[in-house]
Amino acid sequence: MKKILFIFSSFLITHAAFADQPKDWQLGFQNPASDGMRDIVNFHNNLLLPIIIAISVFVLFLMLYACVRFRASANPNPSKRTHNVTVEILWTLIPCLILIVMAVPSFKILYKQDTIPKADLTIKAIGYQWYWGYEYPDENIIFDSYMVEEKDLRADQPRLLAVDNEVVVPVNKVIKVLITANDVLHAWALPSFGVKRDAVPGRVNETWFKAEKEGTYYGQCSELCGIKHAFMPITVKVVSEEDYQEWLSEARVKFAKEEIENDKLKLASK
Ligand SMILES: [Cu+2]
Repeated sequence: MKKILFIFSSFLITHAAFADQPKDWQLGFQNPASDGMRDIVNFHNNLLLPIIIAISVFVLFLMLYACVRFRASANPNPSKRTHNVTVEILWTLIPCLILIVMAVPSFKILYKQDTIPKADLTIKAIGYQWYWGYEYPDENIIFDSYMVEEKDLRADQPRLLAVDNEVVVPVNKVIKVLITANDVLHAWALPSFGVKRDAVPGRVNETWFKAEKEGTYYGQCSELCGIKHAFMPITVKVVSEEDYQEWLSEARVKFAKEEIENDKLKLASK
């Protein structure tokens, strides 16, 4: 009975997670699943969008007004004026003020993203042409993550987004992600967590997220990196602490980077 309940609940969870991937004809952002993404969505919806709409409506009104009021038949002798100091000061100052109003919360969000809290778990994402490789440096785990081909998709897997080996992380924990690449530029991006960082060969970038909801989250490489750029998706599975520990004990064996034998590290044949 417990097992049936578990299967049923995991079925529900997988389906709830469907909200966290791109949908057909979607407008706007994916649902935020971290504090950082919530900040970004609020900033966009509550500040940027009203400003953008107000400016567009104002400019549209000015254009229509000028078209009607100064049309040739109503205004046969056009003004020859070339300067107006008051108007020039206003149309310089007002946009400056608007930019400052936008910049202050924007910098706040940027700094918050840039300050990594004490990490509970560190993972390393390495971009390859054309798949992602992952390491859990503290757990001796390493694996590659390839896109699932369309013919091999399970019913619950979205096309072009599902991978064979997902990144698994515990819910409500600070996850630090080290990002690099092995060949060309890639970018590790996960919209629901508000995370996007370039993967640069020879350099390690870092970012972090704290997922607030269990589920499966999808992202894609976001730097044009070659012919199969569109086919190197990112899948992160957020699970409970117990499920994570369970995955960890399996992964330590399945994806062991180095074999531990007689207390000595030995390179495992992969
Ligand atoms: Cu790429």
